[in-house]
This record gives sequence, C-alpha cells and structure tokens, in this order.
Amino acid sequence: MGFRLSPKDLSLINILKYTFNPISIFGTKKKLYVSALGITSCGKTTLQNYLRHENYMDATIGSNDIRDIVLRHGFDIIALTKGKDVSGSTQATKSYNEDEFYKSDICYYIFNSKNLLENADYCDEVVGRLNFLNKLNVKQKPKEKTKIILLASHFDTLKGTNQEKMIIWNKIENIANEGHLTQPMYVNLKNKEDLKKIKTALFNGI
Ligand SMILES: Nc1nc2c(ncn2[C@@H]2O[C@H](COP(=O)(O)OP(=O)(O)OP(=O)(O)O)[C@@H](O)[C@H]2O)c(=O)[nH]1
Ligand SMILES: [Mg+2]
Repeated sequence: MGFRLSPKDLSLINILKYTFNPISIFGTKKKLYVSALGITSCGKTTLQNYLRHENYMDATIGSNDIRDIVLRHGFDIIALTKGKDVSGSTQATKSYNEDEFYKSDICYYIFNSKNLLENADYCDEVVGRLNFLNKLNVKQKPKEKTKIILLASHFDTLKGTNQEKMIIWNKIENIANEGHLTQPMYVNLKNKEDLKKIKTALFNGI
C-alpha cells in the first residue's frame, strides 16, 4: 500500500514517529484526511473526539480544529491529518461541507437512525445532503474521489432489528447506489465497542 508524504499535512513530530517506528516497516502506512459530515447532533464530534483523542463537549459552533494523530492497528498505521470538526447547522454546512469533502480521503456521512425512520423532513434532508456529496464525487477523477462511509448513529435508540436496518437502507439506497456506497454501519457512537468497530473498519477498508 502506497504512502503519500505531503509536507502540507505532516508535522515534524509525525515524520519522526514514522521514520523511527520499528513496527512501521512491517505493516501498511497511510496518511488520510478524514472528515465527518451530517445533520446537527448526528454524532460527528462524538466520532472525531474518539478518533482524535479530543474532548470537545456540546454542540459545535461553526467548526473546531482537530489535531493530527497516529492510529495503530496491529502493524498497520494510519496518520489522520489535522482537520476540522464542523457543525451540521445549515449555515456551517453551506460554509464548510464542500471544502471539507474535497479535502477528504474518507468522509463519514452520519445520520440519526431514529430520526431518519420517524421524521420525513429529516429523511429528506439526509438524502438531499448525501445526494449533494455524491454529485461532488462525480466531478472528481477516480483517484481523487472521496470515499464515503455511511454511519447510522443512535441505532441504540431503536429496537435494533434487521427489519429496521432494511427500512433505513431502503430510504437511502437509491442515492447510495449512485455513489456505489455500501450499507451503513448501524452504531451507537457512545459505545466503545462500536467505536472500535468503526476504527477497525477504517483499517480494513484502505
Ligand atoms: N444514544 C446515542 N447518542 C449519541 C450517539 N451519537 C451521538 N450521541 C449523542 O448525541 C449528541 C450529539 O452528538 P454530537 O457528536 O455533539 O453531534 P454533532 O454531529 O457533532 O452535532 P453538531 O456539532 O451540533 O452538528 C451528544 O449528546 C452525543 O453524546 C449514538 O449513536 N447514540
Ligand atoms: Mg459537533
């Protein structure tokens, strides 16, 4: 697996960590810009806090800077570059989402499972925003496309059945298929095991 080193993104400290880390000669090394996008309160900050070892509390106003960090899984290493945790408000979405998406190697697109099932307006907004992101990808060359990973958060607030998963998927399937996206991970972002699964999937998917 290739390793792209761009001085823009890697701080000296991380370069040193890479160069002198004996583990890194065995496993894969990858540098990624990872964003989390989605409607207010879907769980973007909760996910970024976990991945970045940050501790932002409360709803995000505008955006927060998030640190670069080196993640390890077995012999594999992923360096998440510095980024922004953006608010899901309409205003912030207009200001930041396009830019964040173009910068991203991986974009977690998160939505609240329960709201999607029970609130038609919420569902329309989720589908609309996903459609917008998919369309941005269409303009990109294959190698420059952003990989979208769907996360159905707050799944713990439902019964957790396969039928619910199917109904959720049916609601976004058409748009997801256009972008060749796979089914969401159905998760509780407040649960450590689910967060670990997301991290493992990140390593397995690159
Ligand atoms: N039960 C449950 N609560 C969650 C889940 N994900 C996030 N939360 C909670 O939902 C609330 C909103 O989460 P945030 O991570 O702040 O949401 P956000 O997407 O960053 O919201 P904005 O910054 O306002 O756009 C917090 O109280 C989280 O603890 C989940 O999967 N299940
Ligand atoms: Mg937030």
